[in-house]
Amino acid sequence: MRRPAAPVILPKPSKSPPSERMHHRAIKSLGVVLTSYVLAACPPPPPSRGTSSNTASSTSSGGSRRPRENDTPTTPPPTRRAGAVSGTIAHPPEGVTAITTQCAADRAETCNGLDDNCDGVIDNNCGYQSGGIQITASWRGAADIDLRVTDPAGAEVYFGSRTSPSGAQMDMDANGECTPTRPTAENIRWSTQTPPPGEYQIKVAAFDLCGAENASATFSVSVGGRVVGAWTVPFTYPRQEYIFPLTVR
Ligand SMILES: [Ca+2]
Ligand SMILES: [Ca+2]
Repeated sequence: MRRPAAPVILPKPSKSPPSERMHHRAIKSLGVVLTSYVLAACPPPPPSRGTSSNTASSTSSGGSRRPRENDTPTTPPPTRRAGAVSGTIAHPPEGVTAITTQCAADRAETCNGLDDNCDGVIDNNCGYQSGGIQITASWRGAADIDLRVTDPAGAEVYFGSRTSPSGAQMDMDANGECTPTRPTAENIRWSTQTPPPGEYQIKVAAFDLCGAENASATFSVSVGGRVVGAWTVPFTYPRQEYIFPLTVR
């Protein structure tokens, strides 16, 4: 009953005689030994960054094949950030204080103007969204604090003009004309993962303290899925304004 199964397939080896096969097998296993020896002798693993061109050229062809295989699996993380834009705020204005509290992956996200859980999204599930750029100001109290962003093309996004041709959207506006709203936050974001590169100007301003003596906002910026920075922004009188220059590449 099992006659057909095993023996019928055997003819294939006729392409190369048994002796030759053994020869190949020996060469193969020698190659594996040599390859693993070369890999073991190789210094650090440059392949992970995908910039193996320099080092790969100095190794044999057997050594350069491996990095390529490794490069493929390491490619997905960057594509998850789709667009991979990055941002910097090199010169925050005077009077603000950088928030150095570190986020943690296992921390619960709260609506506080910070990326508590380290996923690059400021205030997950707080009623406003993130994207290639997310700019958020969050505060407590009745003060009417405004967020305004001017994009590289000169278009300003604020409560009076909530979208821009470059893809911005103001999806949270709070305490306008001293009318309390929840959450008390303003949020402007570019939903696309590829917002235009260039110089952005962000204004965090107190329009009216609405009877309070002072106010303090927590202000965060996230670009390309990474938080660029977070600051405490103090206000002691209305029409007080702080300007944060943001560079997006
Ligand atoms: Ca978050
Ligand atoms: Ca938060």
